[in-house]
Amino acid sequence: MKLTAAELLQVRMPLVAPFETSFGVQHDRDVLLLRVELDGQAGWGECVTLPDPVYSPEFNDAAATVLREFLVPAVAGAPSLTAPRVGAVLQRFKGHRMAKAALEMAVLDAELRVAGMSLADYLGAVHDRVPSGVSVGIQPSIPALLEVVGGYLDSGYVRIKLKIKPGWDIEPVRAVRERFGDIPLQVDANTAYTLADARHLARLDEFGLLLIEQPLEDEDLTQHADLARQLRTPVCLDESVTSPKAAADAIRLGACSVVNIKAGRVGGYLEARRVHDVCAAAGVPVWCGGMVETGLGRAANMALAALPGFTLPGDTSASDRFYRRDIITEPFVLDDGHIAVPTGPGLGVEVDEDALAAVTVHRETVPLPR
Ligand code: SMG
Ligand code: MG
Repeated sequence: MKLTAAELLQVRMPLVAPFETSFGVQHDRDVLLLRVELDGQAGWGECVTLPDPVYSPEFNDAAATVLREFLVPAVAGAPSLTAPRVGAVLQRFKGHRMAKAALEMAVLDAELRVAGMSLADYLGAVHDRVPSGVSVGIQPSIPALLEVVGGYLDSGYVRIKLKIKPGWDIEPVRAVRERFGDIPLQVDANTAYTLADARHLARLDEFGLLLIEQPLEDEDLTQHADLARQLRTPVCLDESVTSPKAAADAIRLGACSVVNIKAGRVGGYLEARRVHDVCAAAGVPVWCGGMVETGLGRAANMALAALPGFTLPGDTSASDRFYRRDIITEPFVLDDGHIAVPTGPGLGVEVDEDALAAVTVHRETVPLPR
């Protein structure tokens, strides 16, 4: 097959409520989408970059530029294109994993639609539904937090993750434990601490958390290993794990005993599966992270989360966790704490063109080399 067309779309999706993490507050999700055609068959990719380089070095405008100028033209030049070839063709370009992942996702979608195979089957999924956790942003007060967490538990979410930062850590966790008892609970710091905070973070040990996610800077693998030795709470890495090799290194060093897998962060769903394989071989449990995706990225995440090594609930919440109106025709819904893995060809979801048009702020055709 050959890549015969490509479009970049910038959409702005209003969030049902502001989402605050240690690095900032989001009121809307500005998403970069990519639509390609392989011999006329459409496929959709979602780029998980944010507007600013605050979660990772990538950001939306940089991703759009590198896709337009380098990645899409390189892939368009490939004669017999398949999804596994995308990574090989793009290997000479350094970094920009989220942008590469978006392009690979779009090619996967188109290719699998032609083949009549679901992404879940292609990746090797073994479950038809996945347990759903929810990520709870930093709240203005403890009563507000308890109300929000109570609402998610009432909806059926099977695991709660609290975003933490210095000044919003021990007390919120204590309050949630006191109010809701022994629920599956974990925290995510998004790199907000340093090793000097080890004694402070050890105060979380008494709460029996499933894990603490990415307490220290992305590149601090040895420091995470030092920290892990001082905590009873298992350390999980997110931002630090940018490849299968990074996962292997982190595990070997003792920097983590759990891994959050996000396809965008590691350069695509195929690379994400390799991270899963590395972790499975080492006996390290993994779970599927989220980047506040639209229904498109969410669909692909459900397929990934259905692989056998994903033994912990992921940030795989329903569409209405973030969006009043998703851009797919059948939004993801929570059923008994689980989300159904799409079974149709490709991503297994269809774009709601009206909903998409309503949130699209820019749409451009990417010129292809002749
Ligand atoms: O999609 O449910 C979701 C969000 C999950 O907390 C979440 N993601 O570091 O794990 C993480 C954060 C990064 C998201 S910032 C947009
Ligand atoms: Mg995280």
